[in-house]
Amino acid sequence: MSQQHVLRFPPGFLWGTASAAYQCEGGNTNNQWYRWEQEGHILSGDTCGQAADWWEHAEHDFLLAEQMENNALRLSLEWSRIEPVEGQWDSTALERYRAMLLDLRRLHLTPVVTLHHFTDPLWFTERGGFAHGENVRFFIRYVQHVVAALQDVNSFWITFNEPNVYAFQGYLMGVFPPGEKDLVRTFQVLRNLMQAHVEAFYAIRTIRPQAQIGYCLHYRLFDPANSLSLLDRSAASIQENMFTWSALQAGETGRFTFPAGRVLSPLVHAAGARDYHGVNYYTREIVSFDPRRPAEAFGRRFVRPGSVRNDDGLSDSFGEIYPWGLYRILKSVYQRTRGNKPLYITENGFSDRLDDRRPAALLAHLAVLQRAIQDGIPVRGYFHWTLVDNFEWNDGWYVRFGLIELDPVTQKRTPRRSASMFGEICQANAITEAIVERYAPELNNIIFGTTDALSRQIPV
Ligand code: IFM
Repeated sequence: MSQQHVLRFPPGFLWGTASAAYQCEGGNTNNQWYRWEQEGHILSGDTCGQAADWWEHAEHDFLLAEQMENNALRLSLEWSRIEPVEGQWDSTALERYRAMLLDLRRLHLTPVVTLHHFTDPLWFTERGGFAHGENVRFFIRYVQHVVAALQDVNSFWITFNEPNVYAFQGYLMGVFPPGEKDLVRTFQVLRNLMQAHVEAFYAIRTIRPQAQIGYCLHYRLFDPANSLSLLDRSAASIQENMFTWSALQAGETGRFTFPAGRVLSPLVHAAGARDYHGVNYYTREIVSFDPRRPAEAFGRRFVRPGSVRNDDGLSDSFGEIYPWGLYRILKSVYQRTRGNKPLYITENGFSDRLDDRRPAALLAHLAVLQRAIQDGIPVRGYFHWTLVDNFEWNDGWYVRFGLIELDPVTQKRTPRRSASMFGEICQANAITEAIVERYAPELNNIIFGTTDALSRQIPV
């Protein structure tokens, strides 16, 4: 095989999968998502139940990750287990997490721990959650407690997963708890989450100066349906700014982009409060001007006709599979932050129950990622969403993101083809021609071609 037919990743690159406590552990009945479920909001009618049984047996799946040649694994801690009642700590919950983290280390999987991934303890919800700025102190107290207890077994922390999704889905779209539809409140919540990140950053820094601390945003592109139309362009750009860029800008400068920046007070001490940028990337939206939608900046969103798509959810579409979008996002994050910190892909994945698009989609995204690294964007790791199928929030078990198929009733695991492909890439720390030939030969010319085929539409 000739040398140019290998796309190499940098030495020490982190390869892993990402997951979240509520989606995997099972038996979490003390947070607002459980209540949301009980109220009948899960569109599939499913319950999370035992989930992927991680509270009892996460170690079985950690072993599968190790066998998949991963060298890292991202999971989250469930605040409502650790502090089930305001101010009361459950040391057995922390011991269970310690055992999980020790097991990961034993398997040479670097743990990456998210402190908040969408769920809040019920007592915190009763107090109004993150809609009230004064409640941030409760989150900081939890962070201090956890980090003090686990700092010897973990040093890579993600304070918040996708604060923009938490705020927009819960307070504007009304599809996550608490089911509100209020633009002003959405931005107040987002502001409070970003402020909570800043304060958590300094709290962790004080306890463990050498820790890696950051947050991850859900980065989504909004492209105009007609790039020659000023109306389409402005609707798309306002939506992209609101959802994707305003939180990043606030994290960098303390100030939200216009129009939110006009009404929200700036964050305090934001500048410099992260060691890396966590990038979750899934898809893009196409936007056309629609005068009937003032609440959505006069933009109607849809999936690009004719595109290769993820399996749709019940509430929403998971959208187009658009590999080049990852490059565009990475470049934009890098430029907007003036290349001040390394980046990690903290999530990227596909809802594809039959696994008939995932192998090519994953290969194409990783080839694009390698191109970004070649072009000087310092990406240090990739975490695929997700290891085993898990409970997909308001879509329940209806959509499947796992490299490994899970039957939630029997708990039987069946690795998908993508799992073995991902394992081969992790082991090689490269995309080789043999891998492409084995899993998606139709991409060979695009991935290894001399033309700029990657940036065009990849027919995954
Ligand atoms: O399952 C979610 C995850 O919890 C957050 N990011 C997107 C994933 C897929 O929708």
